[in-house]
Amino acid sequence: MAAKIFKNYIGGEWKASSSGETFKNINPANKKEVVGRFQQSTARDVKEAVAAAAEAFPAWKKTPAPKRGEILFRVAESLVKNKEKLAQDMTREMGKVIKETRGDVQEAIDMGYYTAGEGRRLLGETVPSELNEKFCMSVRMPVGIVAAITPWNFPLAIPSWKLIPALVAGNTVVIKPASDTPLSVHHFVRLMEEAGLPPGVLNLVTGSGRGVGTPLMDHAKVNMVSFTGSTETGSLVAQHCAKRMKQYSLEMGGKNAILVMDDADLNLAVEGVIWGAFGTTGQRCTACSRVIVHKKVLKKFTNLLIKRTKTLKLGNGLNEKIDVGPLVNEGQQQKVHEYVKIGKEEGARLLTGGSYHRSGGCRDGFFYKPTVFADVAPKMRIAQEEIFGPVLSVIACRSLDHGIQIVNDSSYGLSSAIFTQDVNRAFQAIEHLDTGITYINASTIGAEIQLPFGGTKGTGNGHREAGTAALETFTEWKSVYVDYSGKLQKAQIED
Ligand code: UN1
Repeated sequence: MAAKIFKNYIGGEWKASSSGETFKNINPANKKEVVGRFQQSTARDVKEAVAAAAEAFPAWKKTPAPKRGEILFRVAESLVKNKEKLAQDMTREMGKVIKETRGDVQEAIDMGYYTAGEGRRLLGETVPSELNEKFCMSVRMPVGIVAAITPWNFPLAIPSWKLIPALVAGNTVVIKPASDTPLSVHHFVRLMEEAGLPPGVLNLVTGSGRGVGTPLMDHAKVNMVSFTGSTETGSLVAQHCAKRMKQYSLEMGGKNAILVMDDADLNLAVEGVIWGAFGTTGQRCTACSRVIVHKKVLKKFTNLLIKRTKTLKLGNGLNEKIDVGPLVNEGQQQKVHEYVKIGKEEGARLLTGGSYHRSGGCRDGFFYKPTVFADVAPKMRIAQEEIFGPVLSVIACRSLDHGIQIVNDSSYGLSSAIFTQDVNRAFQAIEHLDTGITYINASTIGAEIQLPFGGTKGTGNGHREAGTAALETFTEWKSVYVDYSGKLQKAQIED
């Protein structure tokens, strides 16, 4: 059966790209299965989409925010209704296991319910004036036309972090989803259309970074770029936006660590580390790729960890019994294997994994065995660079301070965690770990949408997503002074 062809969505119409070409979206658990064909779009399509977003902007901005919120609330409702189908399609295009793709859809639902309510808040401030009969307040205005460039590891959740707050705040949007996972965004956009989003308010253009991403962020009418992806690409986004004085928010890599103290519940810590390191096959920017263990419990912890790692079942994520799905594509599989070679060359000790997994029906997928290295030194490349796969480094530490120093010795600062029973140690860790997110007695993954999401150092550029923080990204402040004295009053000037 020929694969279904999916179209772009521009100005309220589903249409083919001007290139007349499409690209394949394949199932990483079985590369012979084509999930669909998507438009290989061009700068011309981008131009059309931005023009549609520009045309729709004045009316959308004028639509009362509570009304905008109502549409997004209906989107959340239809995500609930379609959750299972969305999750199954997501597993087919991205590979992560069905429990996790349900979670991904759930995160978008949470975002919808939470952020639709912003339509009735969009809180500003009122403050006293230094003059009599004068009123001071700040209100939020949309930024304008937003370009959303989204990754493949959270095919629906991350687009929801961008689209829902951007739209409720009155912006119009052009989204370019990752080429590995355009189907989930296609579904999302369709649900937006069905919920009554007016034509042009949200536009979808699929294609490559060069063919779509670059012309989109360079377009003169795009006011803001919201990007999640690699640090390498993020830095390019920053350069392009800086040249044109655009706003941009970047959400990039991580090299997240879990500290395991000598007083920790070791079984709990092992579960946390397994979930953080091998959940989503290690393909989260919050994934735990370093576990820093107090030397007093190092041996015991490592033994428990290896035993547990070996119980993980690999396979097609649509099977409920599978723990670990494939990597998203062949390039990622090769990259992970390259890092395993680097780890060995650097002198780390491979305890388990370290090879492709092809047995048990996995021959045609991009599977890689959950891998653990011991004797890792903090400066080794496997302990410094983001691998984005199921590779965990075990590092020894002498004390809490030493452990914190190792965690912070990273160019990234997204998520961190500590397992300890000692409240003093927990609070010291909260104070000194230089990351945007810190967990106590939990893994590095699983952030909830009502708090800000993002990180320090090379992880981002100071922005946060989700929570009320999202509004900072997608709105401009306007300060308003209303003088009702009937005379010209002058602030700061003494008469
Ligand atoms: C990501 O890895 O890019 O906190 C996002 C988490 C998820 C989101 C991860 N809620 O792990």
